[in-house]
Amino acid sequence: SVVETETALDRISFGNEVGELKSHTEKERFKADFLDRLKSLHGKTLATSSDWEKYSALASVVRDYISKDWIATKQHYTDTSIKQVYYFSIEFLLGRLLGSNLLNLGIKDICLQALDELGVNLAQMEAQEEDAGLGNGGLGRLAACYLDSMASEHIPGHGCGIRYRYGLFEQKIVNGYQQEYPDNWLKNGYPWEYRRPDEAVEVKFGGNIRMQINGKTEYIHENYESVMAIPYDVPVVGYHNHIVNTLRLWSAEVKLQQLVCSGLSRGDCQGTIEYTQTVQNISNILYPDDSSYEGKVLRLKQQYFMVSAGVQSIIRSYKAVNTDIGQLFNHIAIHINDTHPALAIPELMRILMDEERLGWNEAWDITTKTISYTNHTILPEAMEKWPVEMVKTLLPRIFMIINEINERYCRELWGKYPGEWEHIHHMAMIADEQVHMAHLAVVGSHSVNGVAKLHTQILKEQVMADFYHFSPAKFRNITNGVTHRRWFMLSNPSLAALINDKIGPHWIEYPCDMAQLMRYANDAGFQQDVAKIKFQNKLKLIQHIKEKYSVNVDVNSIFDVHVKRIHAYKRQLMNVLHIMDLYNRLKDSPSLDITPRTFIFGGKAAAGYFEAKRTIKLIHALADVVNNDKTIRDKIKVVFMENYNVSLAELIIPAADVSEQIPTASKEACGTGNMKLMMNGAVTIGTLDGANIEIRDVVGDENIIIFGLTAQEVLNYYRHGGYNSWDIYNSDMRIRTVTEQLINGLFPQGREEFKVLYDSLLYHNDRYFMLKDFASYVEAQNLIDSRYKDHKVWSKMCIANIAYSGRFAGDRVFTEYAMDIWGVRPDVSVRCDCSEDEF
Ligand code: B1H
Repeated sequence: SVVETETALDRISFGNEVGELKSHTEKERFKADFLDRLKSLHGKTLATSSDWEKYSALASVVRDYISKDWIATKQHYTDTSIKQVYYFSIEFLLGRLLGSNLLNLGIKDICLQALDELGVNLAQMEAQEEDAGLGNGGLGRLAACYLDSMASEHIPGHGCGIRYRYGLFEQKIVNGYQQEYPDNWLKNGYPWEYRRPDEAVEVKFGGNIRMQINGKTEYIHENYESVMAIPYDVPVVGYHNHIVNTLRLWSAEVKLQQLVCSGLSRGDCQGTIEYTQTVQNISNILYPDDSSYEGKVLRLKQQYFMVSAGVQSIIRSYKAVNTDIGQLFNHIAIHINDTHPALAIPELMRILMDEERLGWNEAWDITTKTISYTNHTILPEAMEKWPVEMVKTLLPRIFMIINEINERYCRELWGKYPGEWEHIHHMAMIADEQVHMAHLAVVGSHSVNGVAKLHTQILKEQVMADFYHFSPAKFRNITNGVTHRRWFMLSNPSLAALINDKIGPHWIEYPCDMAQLMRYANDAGFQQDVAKIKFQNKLKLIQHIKEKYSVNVDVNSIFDVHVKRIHAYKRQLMNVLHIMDLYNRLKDSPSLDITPRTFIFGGKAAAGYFEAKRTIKLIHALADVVNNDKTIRDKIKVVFMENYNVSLAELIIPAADVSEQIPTASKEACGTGNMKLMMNGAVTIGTLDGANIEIRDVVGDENIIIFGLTAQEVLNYYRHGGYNSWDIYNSDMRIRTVTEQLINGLFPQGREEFKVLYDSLLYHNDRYFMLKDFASYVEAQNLIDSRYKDHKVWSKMCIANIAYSGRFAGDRVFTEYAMDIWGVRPDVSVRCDCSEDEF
């Protein structure tokens, strides 16, 4: 079992006599607490309660244990007036919390035993919890991992986001097609949140600004629409350290006053309901687009709603204990997760100037010293640009401030680049009737970071080169990380226990210590132990697949996993083309000597993204053909896992042998699934993109399979042309066959069904170079097959991936953010000493 230290339960139930307690007493106490809660919360006994009632009672008990540490942590922060960090993100993809809270509190084993003795299955209880799916993919999950890491690293870091009434849509597959259903995650209530109406703040939209001059110019906001932002706080538990930080999620509600003023309350019931609905709409749904942006006014409303509420509440709590607003940046850091919260910059300016009565220069100095920004993408379609008219109408005062920031900045640029109109236009925040959010974010922050070395390099040298040359010191790289507590200890407990047996528990706090496992990489016994655990994890997944999809999967087949959002640049289609080619080869020579392979896909497509949705249908069509063709004798299987989300990822990832990380080089800023899969011993087949490059650097060429164009080659093609996908079609018979099969009747759906994919490859010149990379991808896949055949070789690769994954544990990342950007020193010394030089 994982490390035993003093647990929250010890202290909570028994005051200070921690050390002398026997776990027997703790367990008995836990049982009693649980049964009491079942009675008081639901009026039920163990025998009469449903699984959900048991889960909710259990969560409620755990919540109590947490709350004591939460209160103490807040008091500690106030007493020491240590600098607080606020991580602003439009998405927090939390998944389930019961398991991770138990783990972090250090009471998982006690709970497990206590429930066991009561005949209650903990895993079954955990499955009762709805995933909090308040995010699309990597960016939102990263925010959730970072909350866990900050609390575990003793960093006073809190989250600020939106409490969406509906999370990311639920994906149902009907006849191979994706259908979207509302994710009603709050339907039974959410046990981890605390509604705090007393701390509500008002957010103002629309109206006009009246200038009033009496000595100093005042800007009076009139005729606005008022919305109440109600905070719901979710405690964020650190690992075995008594730290509990806060994730504050805002919900939009009608302000009573507004109802009265609008005249709606005078009997217009219908009108009142409709008005209430429009206000609540602000926090109703999460926009389901990952890596692309839509200029919808409701989205802009969401963004301002969140940052205004967040910044106002920060300032209010700051002023409760500090008198000098000029010192704000010494006590508060605000970090913006991509540009979605970039309006925090003009909002903080507004508060400092209009409410705190500071002058422009001082307000600007404080703002830029307070705010820092992470860029997550260079995809042009994801760059947020809002129409000037929209911003002006919805946020008149904010627009004035952005305008002023822009004018002052352009003047500064003029000083440095006199006469270079084109250059300055290129860098302006407002140009061509649009507000360019990335420019606002760069200019209004003291730090800009990319999320992987290559990504940062592309930012500095290309996408943001002008800004980099103007202020080089602002830019830095901080490669993403994921929490090894959720993605390893929680989802793969047997492997975590095995590592404890082998190298002791030090790695839990210092994940880079996992590298010590390399001492056993050639040890046959250890190899077998690791393989046995993988086998068990595969059995678990097989059972799920059998129950849900009635597909029989061979546990000895290679589990080849491609799970992430469905997007052309992530090239699920290229994976499919390879499977089609393999299928053709098997048809041609049924005795072909390949290791059986199970291709596992999972992921959601944005509802309006036609090509991505057709790719999902194609995977299903292929599965129908392949899985039912007796002649290939079960050598390959294709499975699409419906409704991929955090908890499904926790089931799939520990069972993976192969990790598909195959985006067009330069397109995937970092990737984080690559890290989670590596940590669980899957071998990456990947392009030299994002963090794949850094994974290769730590595991070495022999423990990863790399193929395809480099980012530089891709960027050169984009810039200078020279690629024609028809040339490849004409010169490679395999490619001609598989592309033609998309439309020639291999799939019974007919010629039209996958025409859009065929056209993208040929008539639109294969924007993502799938045909160009095809040959080297097939070669790489063949290499996987031959490596897997030699169990010793494969085991060693698997162990190397686990051993070196510590480099990608989020905790390392946070000491970098804390020290380099926020100027916060973690309460304890830096955890991770796997500096880059070691590799
Ligand atoms: C990432 C997004 C994103 N980058 C727009 N950008 C969105 C953009 O709702 N929107 O409008 C939502 C999300 N997401 C991802 O961030 C990158 O593609 C990954 O490579 C990276 O690992 C992840 C975390 O940094």
